[in-house]
Amino acid sequence: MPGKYTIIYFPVRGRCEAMRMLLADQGQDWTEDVVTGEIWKTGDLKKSCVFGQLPRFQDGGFILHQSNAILRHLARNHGLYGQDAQEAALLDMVNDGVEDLRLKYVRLIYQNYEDGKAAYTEALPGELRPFENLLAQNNGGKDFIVGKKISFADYNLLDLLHIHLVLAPDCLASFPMLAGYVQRLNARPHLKTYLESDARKKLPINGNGKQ
Ligand code: 6SG
Repeated sequence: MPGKYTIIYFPVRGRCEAMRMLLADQGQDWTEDVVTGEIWKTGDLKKSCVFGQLPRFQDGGFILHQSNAILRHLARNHGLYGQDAQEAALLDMVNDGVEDLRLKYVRLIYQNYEDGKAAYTEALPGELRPFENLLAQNNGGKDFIVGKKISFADYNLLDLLHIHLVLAPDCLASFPMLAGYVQRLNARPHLKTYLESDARKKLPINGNGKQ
């Protein structure tokens, strides 16, 4: 059903890149409804958003806000939420861990980039170590973050790693499982095509030009 999905968001990777990678990798079409700063500043759209923020997502006539809720909705639609209740719970745990680090990253980028970057980079190995450990515990890091099938949490973790590889290009040097995981996921054919597309390459990571 082409045109089923619409992402309504600012022209950035930001909080929508994981869902875009999920959709691209799953062979889904979607529409981008791009909201510029100018449009946003009129305030009309903001008033109509449940929490006054973007992204907003449309699945046909169904409207949803909150990026992690959107990811989970897509996971249920496309069988990306684990094979059983325990895998689903572990995926929730991983996704919450991704969200915790993403919030720290967002605070750095938007509130404290110049003063905070050195300390952030120094603390980064401690933040990434848990994900390396989780991967190592799942079939020696050869599969996905949980189980034997890709999940919504993999796309969110992959985006988290992508943005940190830009912030701190050596951040995976002591994490072989994570480094291999990024290479393996990046090489998935649909995802590779998306990641190499012009539209993706010209989209900034964040809304203030910092990365
Ligand atoms: C910002 O924080 O792009 N949404 C953001 N900002 C506008 O009025 N928990 C939810 C979730 O996971 C967090 C949502 C998120 O979905 S994303 C939002 O709506 C507001 O609060 C990061 C991003 N920022 C760029 C930005 C948007 C408005 C001001 C800065 C684009 C750039 C400059 C103007 C428009 Fe701009």
